[in-house]
Amino acid sequence: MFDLELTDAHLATMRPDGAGYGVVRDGAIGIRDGQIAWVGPRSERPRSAQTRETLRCGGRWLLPGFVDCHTHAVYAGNRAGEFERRLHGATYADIAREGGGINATVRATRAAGEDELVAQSRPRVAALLAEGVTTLEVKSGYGLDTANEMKMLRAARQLAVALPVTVRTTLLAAHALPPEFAGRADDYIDYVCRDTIPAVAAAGIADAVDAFCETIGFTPAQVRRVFAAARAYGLEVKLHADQLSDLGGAALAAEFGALSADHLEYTNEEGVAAMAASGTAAVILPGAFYFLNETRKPPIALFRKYGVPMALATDCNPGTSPLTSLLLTMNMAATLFGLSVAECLAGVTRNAAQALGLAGETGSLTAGKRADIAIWDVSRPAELVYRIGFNPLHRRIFGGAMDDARRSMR
Ligand code: DI6
Ligand code: FE
Repeated sequence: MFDLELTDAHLATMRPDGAGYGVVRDGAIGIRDGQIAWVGPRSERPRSAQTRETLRCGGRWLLPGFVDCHTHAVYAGNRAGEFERRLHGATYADIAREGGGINATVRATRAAGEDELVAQSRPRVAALLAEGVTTLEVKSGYGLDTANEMKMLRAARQLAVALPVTVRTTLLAAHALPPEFAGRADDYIDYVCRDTIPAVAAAGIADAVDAFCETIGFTPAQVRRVFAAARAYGLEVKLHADQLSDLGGAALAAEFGALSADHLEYTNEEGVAAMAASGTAAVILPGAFYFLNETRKPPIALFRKYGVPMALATDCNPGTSPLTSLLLTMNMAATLFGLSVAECLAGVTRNAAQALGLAGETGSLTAGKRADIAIWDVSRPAELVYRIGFNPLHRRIFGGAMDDARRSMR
């Protein structure tokens, strides 16, 4: 018995064992108890199966619900004023010297109460859902003290109560040096390891720990200490690695068995090989590359050569990627980095699920996984990558429940 059956549809299952998109023409999906109970060609549908409700999809395409596996979508305020000033010649450094940049967002985020933070972040999450997202990762990193980092993580989890989406939370206390610790980065890392990580772990409000390993962030030695503490508390790790320079971040992430290393513009072959050996996914973030007008591209050919799974994400944040569209992210990955359509679609489905440690639960149309499905009004999957600024989502199904994410969630 199915609770809901989707029929008269083509499927891009994105199953790891399928070739390319794992296409099933004239397919059907049976859903029971929020999970995919059966999926396949309609001609092979079990004859004995009964169904409570049938949705005829009018020949539309069904894909797994999208997974945005790297966002900083929870924050207060925005930095449109800084963007405007930069267009008139101010540099990022000028703005930082005057207390702007990340610090401006830290001040606004510290000043906002938890409910206010949820209210300000909700439209960004709703925009992602309106393009078929059913799972989302959210990082902290604008609180930069234990209480405010915890407030951000709780706000992120509240969004999953308010909206039909799965949220995974990541502690990014090692994002920037808070003003109270100016000139004392090692003392701040001590504080993160001894105070923030234990408190967050005890509260059970983070799934993973991330750090910004960069000349303008934290050193590999400091990241190592953060990762060791995270591991001691049983938390997964991920890393902002090699975005602006090659500090060996990819290899460092791999050494700790990270779920993912993210950005990776400057990653060398040794780093890619280490990621392949440790099963660490590569998260490609074309939005930040575009918004910062960068020129150094991530080593896509090496990820292919070593079989490192590539995920794509928005990096939604107020400073370097004010982006809330995975459709546009896919177009950027294709046009800027040369990813194929199949790579783009895998990047926002099964590989993104892997980057969050959720490969067993979502990210492909497979029996036994959660019924997270997006129904698209397109004539072929490539249309989702090809168009710019057009949203053909018809409906979204989250955990077996159908909604119209395009109208109802702001
Ligand atoms: N890398 C970045 O580029 C952003 N964070 C990070 O780890 C910057 C975030 C911001 O400017 O607010
Ligand atoms: Fe980021």
